[in-house]
Amino acid sequence: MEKYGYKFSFGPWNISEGADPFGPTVRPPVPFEQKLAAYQRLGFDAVQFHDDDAVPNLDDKSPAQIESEARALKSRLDDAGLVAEFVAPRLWEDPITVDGAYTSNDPQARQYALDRTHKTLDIAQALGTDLMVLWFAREGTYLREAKDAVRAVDLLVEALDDMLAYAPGMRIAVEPKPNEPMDQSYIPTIGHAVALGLKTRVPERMGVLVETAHAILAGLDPADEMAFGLAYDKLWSVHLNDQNGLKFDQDRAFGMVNLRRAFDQVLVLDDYRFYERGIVGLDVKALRTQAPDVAEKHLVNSLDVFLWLVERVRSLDRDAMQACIDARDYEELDRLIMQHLLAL
Ligand code: 3MF
Ligand code: MG
Repeated sequence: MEKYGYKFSFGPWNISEGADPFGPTVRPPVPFEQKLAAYQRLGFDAVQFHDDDAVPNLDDKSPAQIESEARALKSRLDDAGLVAEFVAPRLWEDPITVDGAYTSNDPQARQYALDRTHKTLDIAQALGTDLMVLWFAREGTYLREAKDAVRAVDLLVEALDDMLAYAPGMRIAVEPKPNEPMDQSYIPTIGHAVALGLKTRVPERMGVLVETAHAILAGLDPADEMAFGLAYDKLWSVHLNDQNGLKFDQDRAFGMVNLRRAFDQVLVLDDYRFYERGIVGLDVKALRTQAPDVAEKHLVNSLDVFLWLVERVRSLDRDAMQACIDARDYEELDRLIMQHLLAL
C-alpha cells in the first residue's frame, strides 16, 4: 500500500478489553507479544508506550532492573522492525496521585511524580526515542476552589525544568485535554501547551501533541489546533481519532464521525509536510460491542482513511480552489470540496 512517506503508530492500549466506567471488560486481554506482532501485520511502523507498558510494575523495580528490561524490549522492537515513537508516564492510576501529580497539593505526590517521570525518561532513552509525551490527566480540579490555578502553572514549569535538566537529550510534547477525568484540566488547549513550553528554561525542547478528540472536547477545530502547533514548529506528534460531539472521550476511528473534519486535518498535515516532522499516531478504541476477532479493525480503518484522504488532498484542484478564494465565492468552494471528497 502507498504510504506517501508517512509512518504510523498506536499504543498497546488501543487494543483493549473494552472496560468503561459502567461495566467490566468484555474481551480477553491480548498479551503484549501478540499486540507487538499485530503492528506490522496491520501496516504500522512505531509503538507508543506508557512507561509501564514498556516495564510493567516499574514502581517496584530498581533503576538497573528498569534499564535492563527496557533494553530487552528495545531488541524485541528491533527484531519486529519497529521503533518506539514516545514514552509517557502513567501518573493517573496510583493512589498517591489521586489529586494530581505535578500540581498536587501534597508535596509527597509531587515528588513521586518527578521520580516516576525520571524513570520514564530513562525508559525512553533505553528504547531509543528522544520523545516523552505528557498527558496531564489529573492536573486540574474537580472543585475549582481546591487548588491555586496560578501556582499550578508554576508547579508545571518547575516540573518541566526538572525533567529537561534530568535528560538533556530528550524532547517533551504536551498532549492537552480540557476535561475527563478532571472537571477542569490545567493546560486545556494547544495554545496553553505552547505557552507552557515557552515558560521553561529550554523552550526548544518543548513541543505539543494534538489529539483530535481532545480538541473537539475543547470546542475547537482539530485542524486549527494542528495549524497553531505547526506555526510554532511545535507539532511533534498527533493522536488522530474522532469524536461525536461534546461527551465522554470516545476515541472513535479516524474520520468515521466527520469526514470533512478529518479531511481538514490531513490537509494541514500534508500541506505542511508532517511526514518529514513526525509519526502519525492514532489513539483509537474499538467499540465496546465488538468481538475480539474484529477488535483490531478500527486501527486499519483509521490508517486507511488517513491514506485515502492524503490521496484526496493531493488530487485537489488547487487552481480551482484559489479561484474560489480570490472571488470570495465560498459557496462554490464548499461545493468543490464536497464534490472532491465524494469523488463526483
Ligand atoms: C487520554 C489519552 C491518553 C494519552 C496517553 C499518551 C490514555 O485521553 O489520550 O491515553 O494519549 O496517555 O499520552
Ligand atoms: Mg491520546
